[in-house]
Amino acid sequence: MTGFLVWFTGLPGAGKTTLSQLLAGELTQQFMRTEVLDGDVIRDRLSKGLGFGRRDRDENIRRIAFVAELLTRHDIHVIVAAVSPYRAVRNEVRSAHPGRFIEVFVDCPKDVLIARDPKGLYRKALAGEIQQFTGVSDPYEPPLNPEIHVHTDEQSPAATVQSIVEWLSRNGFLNGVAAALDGRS
Ligand code: ADX
Repeated sequence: MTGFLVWFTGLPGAGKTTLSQLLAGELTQQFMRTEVLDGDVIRDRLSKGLGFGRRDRDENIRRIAFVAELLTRHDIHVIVAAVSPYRAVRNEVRSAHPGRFIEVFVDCPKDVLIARDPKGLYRKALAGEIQQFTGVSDPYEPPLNPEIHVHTDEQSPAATVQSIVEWLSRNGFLNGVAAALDGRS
């Protein structure tokens, strides 16, 4: 049996961390072994010293994907929360987890993010105090065909996670076996 990989991608502050924690709580309640790999935490440990240029961001994503691979191999379901702004490397991860990669686009309009800005990073980025800030001075390539697309400005975190749990259930991921998107099990 192999775990699945729920991959939250989206702009900083869109709600990836909040959703990943709530989803992990839901899955754990259903007796599913779950681990969260959060970009902020990973950058403090496994990816310490990496920057925010494309090369380093891609390296960060490949490290996260490597750990995810090790965990899913042991039937642990992995939830990733990372900006992961580049489509190509996200698709690379998708290819490595055929039928088990669930891309969740955490979408929120930029003006809402700038208004919320709990860490004050948008303010700093807009003032030019942070370089290469995703969505301000660095690109974000939205998924073209994500499994799930959520709008965090329109729905509460609890309601959003509920819709994700329903998607997982509808697609056979919550039956103890990670039934594959491509029909394999
Ligand atoms: S990723 O691009 O490599 O996937 P990751 O999710 O690990 O990014 O880290 C993003 C976090 O780093 C943000 O939540 C934010 O707190 C912080 N950060 C600091 N500088 C930047 C920047 N230039 N661009 C984006 N995030 C930044």
